Amino acid sequence: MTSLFSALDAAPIVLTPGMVLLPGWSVRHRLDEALINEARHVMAAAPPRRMTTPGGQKMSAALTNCGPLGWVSDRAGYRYEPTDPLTGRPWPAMPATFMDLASRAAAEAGFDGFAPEACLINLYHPGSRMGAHRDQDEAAPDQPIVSVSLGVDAVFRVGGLARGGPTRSVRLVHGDIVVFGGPARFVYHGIDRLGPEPHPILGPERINLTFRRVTPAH
Ligand code: MD3
Ligand code: FE
Repeated sequence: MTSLFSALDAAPIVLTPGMVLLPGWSVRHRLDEALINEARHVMAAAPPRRMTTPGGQKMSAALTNCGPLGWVSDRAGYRYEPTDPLTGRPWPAMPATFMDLASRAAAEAGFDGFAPEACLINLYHPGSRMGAHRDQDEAAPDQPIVSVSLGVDAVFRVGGLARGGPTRSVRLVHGDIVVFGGPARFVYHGIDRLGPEPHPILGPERINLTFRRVTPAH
C-alpha cells in the first residue's frame, strides 16, 4: 500500500490550542513497521488484557504497558504501578525507538524536553471502543501526552474540560500522532466503535501507543 504525502499533509495541524495533529508522522519517518514490531515484543512479554474499571465493568479495548511505570485499573481504582499484575514482573522496558519518537513528536508540537515514563498500549478490534474520559492519574500536569495510531482507522471524539459538552470528531489513521498538552491536556475524549475494514499491515487490529510523564518532570 502506497501513501503519498504532500508538504501540506506533513505540516502540524493545531486542532485546538494545545492539541496538535502530526499527520502520518510515523509513516513519513518510516517508523511504523518498527513501532509495530516493538509493540509485538512488548505484548509477547506483557499480554494485552481487558482491565476492570473501579465500577466493575470490563473495558472494551485490551491494554498493556512498557516503561518504568504502567497504568492499571481494577476494583481498587486507577493508578500507575512498576509491576504488571498479570505476570508479577516489571513492565517491559520502553524501546529506544518509542522514547525517541515521543520526545521528537512532542518537540515538533512545541513541548521540549518530554521524557515519558509510561507507554500505555491499547489494542482494539472491530467493535472495541473507549468511552469519554480524562487522563488525570499523572502527577505532571505541565507535561503533554503523545498518542500514536497504528492499523485500522478510528474516529476520535474530543470535547472540552467539562463532561457532556459538544464534541468534535477527528479520524485518526495509521501513522498519525496527536500531542495533547497545555490547555488540551485535560479535555474529555474517547474512541468510537472500531469499524470492520481491515488494515493492510495490522489486519483487524488498531494499536494506540500513548506516552505519559507520570511523576513531576523537574
Ligand atoms: C487527550 N486512548 O489511552 S488516544 C487513553 O486511541 C486514550 O486509544 C485513545 O484515550 C486511543 O487514555 C485516544 C488520544 C488521547 C490520549 C490521551 C489524551 C487523547 C488525549 C490525554 C489528554 C487529552
Ligand atoms: Fe485517554
